[in-house]
Amino acid sequence: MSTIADFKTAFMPNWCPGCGDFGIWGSLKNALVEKGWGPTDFCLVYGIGCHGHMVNFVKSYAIETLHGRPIPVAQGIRLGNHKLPVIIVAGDGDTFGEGTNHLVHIARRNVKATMLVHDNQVYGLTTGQTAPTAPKSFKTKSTPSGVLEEAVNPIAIALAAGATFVARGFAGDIPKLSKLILEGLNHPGFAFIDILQPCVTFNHVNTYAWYRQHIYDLDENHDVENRAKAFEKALEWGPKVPTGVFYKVEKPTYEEQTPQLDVKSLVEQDLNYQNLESLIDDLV
Ligand SMILES: Cc1ncc(C[n+]2csc(CCOP(=O)(O)OP(=O)(O)O)c2C)c(N)n1
Ligand code: SF4
Ligand SMILES: [Mg+2]
Repeated sequence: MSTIADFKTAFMPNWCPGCGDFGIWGSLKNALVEKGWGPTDFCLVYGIGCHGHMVNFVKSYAIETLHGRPIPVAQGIRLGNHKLPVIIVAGDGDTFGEGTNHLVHIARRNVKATMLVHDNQVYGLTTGQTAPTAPKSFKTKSTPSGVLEEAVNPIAIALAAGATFVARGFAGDIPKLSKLILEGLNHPGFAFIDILQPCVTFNHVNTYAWYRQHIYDLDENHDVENRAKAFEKALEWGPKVPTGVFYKVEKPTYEEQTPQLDVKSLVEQDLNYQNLESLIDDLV
C-alpha cells in the first residue's frame, strides 16, 4: 500500500500556473496509489521537455533521458530487468518528432510498458515552437504564417504500429485520467495513452475550454477489440474528439517471447560462467 505522500519530493512543480502537466502529475500518482505501488516498485523514464521536469516531482526510480529517446531506454530497462514495471513519460515532440521511429517498434514488439504522451501540440520547454501534433495553419514563433503540414494522428499511428492498448485522455479531468492510467498500468503489454494537455502559455487554441466543448467519452458500445472501428474513431477530430480506450487486446509480450528471460531476469543471471573467448577469437 502507498499514499500520495510517498511520492513527494523536496521540490514543488515549476510548470506555468494552470499547465496541463499538473493534471497528469496528479492522475499518475492517483493511479500508482490505486495500483498499490510505492516509489521502488517501478521505474519512470522521462524524455526532455516540460513533461520531463516531472522527474523532480515524483519520488521513484527514474531516469530523465534525451529528447526523443525515452522509449529505447525503457526497452533497455525491460530487457535488463523485466520484473520492474516501466512507465514512459514523453512529450509530443519527443514522441512524434525526433523519436517517432521508436514508437513504431515498441508498439509492434509489445514491450510491457505504459506510455503517457503529454500532447500539447507545441515544444513547451523550448518556448512554443510547433510540434508534429500541431494542427495545419497553427501559428507559433517557428511557423509565424501557420503550419504547412498536416498534424500527425497519435492514435492512428499507435494502432497502425500494432499497440495492444491505445487510449486518449484529458489532463483537465483528473478522475477519468487516473482511471485510464491505472487501466494502462494493468494492461499486460504496451499501453499507449495520448493525453490532451493544455499548454496555457504557448497554445491558445487547444485550451481547457476548447477541449471541454469538443471531447466526449467513447461509450460502452464501442468494441475495444475491433481494430477497424478503433481506426474509424481515431480519424474523428474537430467538432467531436473521442476520449477513452480505442483499442485493447492481449498478445504475448516481447519479454515473454525472449527465451533468455524465461527463468530469471538478466540482472539476476550469473554472468561468470559465460566463456566468451571463442566468440572474441572469431571477431579478432
Ligand atoms: C537531442 C535533442 N534535440 C533537441 C533538444 C532541444 N529540445 C529540448 S526540449 C525540446 C522540445 C520539447 O517538446 P516536447 O517533447 O513536446 O515536450 P514539452 O516541453 O512540450 O513537454 C527540444 C526540441 C534536445 N534537448 N535534445
Ligand atoms: S510552457 Fe506550456 S507545457 Fe511548459 S510548463 Fe508552461 S504551460 Fe506547461
Ligand atoms: Mg509538447
